[in-house]
Amino acid sequence: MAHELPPLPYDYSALEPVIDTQTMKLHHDMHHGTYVKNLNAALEKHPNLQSKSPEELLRDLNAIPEDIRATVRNNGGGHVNHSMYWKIMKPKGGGDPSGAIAEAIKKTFGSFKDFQTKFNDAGAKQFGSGWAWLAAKANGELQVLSTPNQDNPISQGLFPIMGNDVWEHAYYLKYNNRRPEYLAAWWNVVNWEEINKRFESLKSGHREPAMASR
Ligand code: MN3
Repeated sequence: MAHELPPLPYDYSALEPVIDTQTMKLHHDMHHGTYVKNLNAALEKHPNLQSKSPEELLRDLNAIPEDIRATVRNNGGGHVNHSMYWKIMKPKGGGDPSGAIAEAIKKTFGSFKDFQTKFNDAGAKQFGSGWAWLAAKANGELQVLSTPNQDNPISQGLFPIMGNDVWEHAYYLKYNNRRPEYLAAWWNVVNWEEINKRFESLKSGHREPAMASR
């Protein structure tokens, strides 16, 4: 069974003006679409891995045969990361976080504002392409980190709660080289309900968030 590009949960134009329509089209159809295509092509060489979820593949990259390891890391990562990214955004999102994640953020970082500063900073300082993350350690402790390329915190034994894409393809058409502006505006489309769902899934003992669409 091949991995599939999940449909966007809203229109290409739904996140305007924070994320422009053309960026959404290219980002979802072309970039994410290509990650899925490349992942499937790699797994054809090792059909025994085709039944694994993309998260399972990333959890132990050393277990992936060497001839496809880098491809799985980059394209499996791209698939998992973007499947999350579309879902943790929504039109008319943003505002202060609610529910359990709001409490956890306050407890760990002092305030939502301090957390935002830390998260934006991680995204702004990631050299080249990558992601900014809020992730949890196995003991439940939260941390902000960034990863290069399409690396997902799952490969470091962490549980990714939320992440923002800081590849230029995510923002360049509208924000040009002004990555911090994109990072700041992004909070206006954040979907806290979905992020709380992911956080609940962690608290109920899952080692990974709900599976990416197949
Ligand atoms: Mn991207």
